[in-house]
Amino acid sequence: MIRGALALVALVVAVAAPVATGHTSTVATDPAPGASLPAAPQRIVVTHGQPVGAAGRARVTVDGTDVAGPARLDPADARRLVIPLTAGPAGRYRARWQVTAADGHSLAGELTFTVRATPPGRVAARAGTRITAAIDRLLAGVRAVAGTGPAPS
Ligand SMILES: [Cu+2]
Repeated sequence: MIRGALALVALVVAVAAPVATGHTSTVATDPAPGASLPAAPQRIVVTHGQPVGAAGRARVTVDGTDVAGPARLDPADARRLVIPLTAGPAGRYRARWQVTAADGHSLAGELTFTVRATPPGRVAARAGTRITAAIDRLLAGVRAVAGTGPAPS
């Protein structure tokens, strides 16, 4: 009797296994869970073990403000769900999404990570570097027009 039951279980597993093809799970996220980043990413990428059938709803909040653009599947790799971010403030990011796997099953996921606030002094230093570079380019352009220097690169 037990042997018969085991044989039945083995048969059910053997029959059920091919049906599981297309079922998927999340294998990686970018950023990684719990990451602490110096700047906000432009997008969140969720990679699944199998190609996904359809992108569902996605929500990304930073201190209650939603910063998610419309989620879509990567046209080059249907395992990848791409959630663009419409803003990149410092703070704690919480992403939630839902996809429909190729077998029709719904799969939901969640991710949190942090974008650190940049110290004010560093922002000013970076802005100063950009302004200096812009002035250098401008001066190079003026010299090139005047024929007194090399053309700007
Ligand atoms: Cu499934």
